[in-house]
Amino acid sequence: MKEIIFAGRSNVGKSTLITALTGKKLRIGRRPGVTRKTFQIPYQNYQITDMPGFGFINGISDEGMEAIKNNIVHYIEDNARNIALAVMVVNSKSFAEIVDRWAERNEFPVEVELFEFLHELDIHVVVAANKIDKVKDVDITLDGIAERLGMEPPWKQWKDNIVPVCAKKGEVGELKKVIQKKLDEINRER
Ligand SMILES: Nc1nc2c(ncn2[C@@H]2O[C@H](COP(=O)(O)OP(=O)(O)OP(=O)(O)O)[C@@H](O)[C@H]2O)c(=O)[nH]1
Ligand SMILES: [Mg+2]
Repeated sequence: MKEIIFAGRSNVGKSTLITALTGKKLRIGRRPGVTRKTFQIPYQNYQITDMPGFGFINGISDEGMEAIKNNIVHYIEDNARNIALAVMVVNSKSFAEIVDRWAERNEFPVEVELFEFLHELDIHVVVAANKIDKVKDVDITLDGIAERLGMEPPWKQWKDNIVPVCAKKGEVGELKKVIQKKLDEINRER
């Protein structure tokens, strides 16, 4: 069965989003580092894979966090041919700030790295801009996210690549449509 992976930083709401899309209850938590192993959930003719989050996790050493990241990279590499689609989940409220902080230190932001890595492997990516309820100006925020991922603003040009969601309130209808459209396109390509 082909899979759809949900990947992203810890605590951005990957598991909450999968629950909103599938109705299947998953472990969700207020602190980063809740999902520790890949977990598979059936979705239509696909398998959704809930990935552990990368980045800061309280109580885990730097080596431990690096190991989690490496596991994620290896999982994606090893399964690339079976992955139909990747949903990269970001926290709308903090994404730009975190990316800019890394860039200021002349480091390559991990989320941008993941986005490019998926493209290098020819995996289609949809960015789910979650926790949109925490954002004051949705358009400015989404423009900022698009720009940092190399998509020229306005974000509305990229409606098939970046979709605002509020997983917590179950506001995921548009993402469902975009996922369906992508899967249909991918099936036609084959
Ligand atoms: N305000 C708000 N909070 C949300 C939203 N979606 C998820 N959350 C909250 O974010 C926290 C983390 O959610 P999870 O689904 O566990 O996040 P995750 O990305 O799976 O985290 P890891 O498994 O640790 O990588 C929880 O407290 C959720 O209730 C949202 O749309 N808005
Ligand atoms: Mg999780």
